[in-house]
Amino acid sequence: MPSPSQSEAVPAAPVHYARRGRVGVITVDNPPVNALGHGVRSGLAAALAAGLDDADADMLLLVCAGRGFMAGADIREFGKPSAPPTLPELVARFDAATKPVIAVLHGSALGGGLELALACHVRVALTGARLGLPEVKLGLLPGAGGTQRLPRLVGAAKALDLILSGEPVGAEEALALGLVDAVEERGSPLEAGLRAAGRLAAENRSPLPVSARTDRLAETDAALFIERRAELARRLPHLVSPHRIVDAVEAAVTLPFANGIARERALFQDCMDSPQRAGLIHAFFAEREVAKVPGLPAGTPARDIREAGVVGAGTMGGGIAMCFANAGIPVTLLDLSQEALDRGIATIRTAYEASAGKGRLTLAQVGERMALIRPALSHDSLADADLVVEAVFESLEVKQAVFRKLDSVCKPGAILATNSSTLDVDAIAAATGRPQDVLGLHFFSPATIMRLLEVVRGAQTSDTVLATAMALARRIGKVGVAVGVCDGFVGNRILRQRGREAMALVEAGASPEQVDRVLTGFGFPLGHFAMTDLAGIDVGWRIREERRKAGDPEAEAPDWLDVLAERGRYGQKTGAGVYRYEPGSRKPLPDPELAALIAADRSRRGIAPRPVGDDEVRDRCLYVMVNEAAKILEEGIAARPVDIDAIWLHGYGFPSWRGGLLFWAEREGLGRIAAAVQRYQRDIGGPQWCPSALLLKCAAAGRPIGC
Ligand code: T1G
Repeated sequence: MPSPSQSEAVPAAPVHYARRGRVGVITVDNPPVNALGHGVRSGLAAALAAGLDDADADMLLLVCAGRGFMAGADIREFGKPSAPPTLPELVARFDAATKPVIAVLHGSALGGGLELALACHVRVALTGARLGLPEVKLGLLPGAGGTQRLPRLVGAAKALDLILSGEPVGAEEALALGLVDAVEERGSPLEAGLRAAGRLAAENRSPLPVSARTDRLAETDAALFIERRAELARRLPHLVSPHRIVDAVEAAVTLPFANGIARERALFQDCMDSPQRAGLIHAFFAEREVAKVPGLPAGTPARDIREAGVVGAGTMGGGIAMCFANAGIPVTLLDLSQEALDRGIATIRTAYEASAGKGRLTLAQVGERMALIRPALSHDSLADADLVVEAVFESLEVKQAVFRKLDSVCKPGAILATNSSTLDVDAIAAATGRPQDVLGLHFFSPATIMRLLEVVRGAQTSDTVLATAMALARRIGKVGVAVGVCDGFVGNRILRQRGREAMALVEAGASPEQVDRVLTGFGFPLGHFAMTDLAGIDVGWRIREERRKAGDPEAEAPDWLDVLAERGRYGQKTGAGVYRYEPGSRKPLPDPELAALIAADRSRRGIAPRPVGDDEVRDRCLYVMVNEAAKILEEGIAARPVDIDAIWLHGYGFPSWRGGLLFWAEREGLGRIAAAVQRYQRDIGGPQWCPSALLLKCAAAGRPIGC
């Protein structure tokens, strides 16, 4: 291997070159995902040079060790000065290679990794490979030639689909699209690569580099980019990178290759400089960081969950049972009435058939999933379950009774979990003789869609049970976040304070539409009141009624929202709530009746409405959440800011391009927030504006929250 130049004299990362017959083999081995960090890039540059200089090698293979091909640039290097060779420089060298280079793609081949493969002359995918350009999910665009080479292979329209969605395609689909030249079903990447090299040698041809191909560009419909821009302006008005992606792919069609590459570079830098990139990358790592629970020793043994159970065949119970079945875990769904059970099972079947109707499942898969869900009327059917989730009516007495029963029928070592969204997990655990095996598993509605799972650790929950629950969350495709016990845990506790503030703003003079418009303008998919209509006004009303009956001093006095519930206006499910809904539509429509109800509520309280500005709405709704989040950290209910960020990102629609609630708060300025919280405490009052000591301390010290 020739000596690398001075500026590239870094220790070659796990990239090595060897020859097999007349084929030079470049192997990348950089676990866990062969990210293209500086070490790998330098190693690849050196190995390519070695292969091109190797007189006994007619062609080169690029393969990776481990569970997949390269998963892209090393995201941890972003924002730091990029040491040479940069990825675009490395890609250009592969493109200019004087010998055919065959890339063999197995597992995940993503981002810069796929872009490097696009610069090779031949691509072979192994069955099971997933190929994609997910940069848009990080607020970026493919910045190593992907926006210029992919359209040359699959056409501009398909390239836009792939790059704007960021979703990967499988090997077969990649072959059909022309993204790869062959699919291999057997053998290792090296074996598959050597077979492909043999075929290429036999064909005795020199494949054209992708950069030189234009045939697929000629078919581009001129209206394509106009349509996509219009659609993006409607669907993703806040985001920067999707719009830059359309510009880049358009450049591939309208400019010579080298100019297109230069244009891509400039657009990539725009995205890199956008704060959205930092937010989305924070969200990417937050999702992974929360899986490592502080204080839970790595390697804590987890119990095997071979069989599960769910108590309560209602909306949540049915959805939770589907989560288990979707992960291939047999589950017993228990309800006490045949009628409720039949209704629950029918709802599940309808949901699966709807997925099949959309081509997301085959009918055979529907059958397999239904076969994994066993309806039952007797608790005895849960005797062999390794884990049982209770999802019955939100009442402490009712849940304690269920847990007493489960304690008597479930085998020793079975984990008993409650899906309560607010109640005291310790009080529920106290109803059993095995509190160490009890915890909360708080799913979000709809359970098959919402990725968040609040894993609520009780005072006596054992490490093993917590480790088992965190592993289970990953297995059923959830983002599990460990939290402590308090009223509403983390997500609902913060939501309750935002709800309080939203109601106070309406009382003062704002309208629900204004509050919702400001929150959707901030980036939430739904405003506070539209979200209340989706979740059901009755859900919050029953909890408030329970609190009022229990004489809870924090219980809110009845208000216009309670009047709506008393009138049976529960929201989307009854066609009217805060908003009206046309039959079959989820579009919230203002209801003049509501303004009258609110006006009556104000005059009953002797309140004269005043003009409320959008900035006040924004600040009060967001700052009250930050203040509550800081209190939650103070109390240790959440261990780190990243836990709270992940909860609001995956459970409450916090805009991911803002990174998360506390990530955003840092950028907003803790000093500004702390000052406002103290001002609101003076001017508005209420427990929600009692300042968090941690917030005040960090603001005063100019330190990030939680540090
Ligand atoms: N860079 C750095 N670290 C990465 C990484 C990456 N690209 N991908 C994963 N990791 C870490 C991750 O944080 C975790 O670390 C460990 O690897 C395992 O990941 C110029 C600009 C590949 C499908 O967006 O989608 O190329 O928590 O838990 O579930 O155009 O990781 O163990 O310490 O997710 O099996 C584009 C991102 C980059 C792919 C595997 N690429 N990665 O999933 O494991 S931008 C991506 C993934 C780019 C160029 C541009 C997934 C995966 P830790 P994991 P997994």
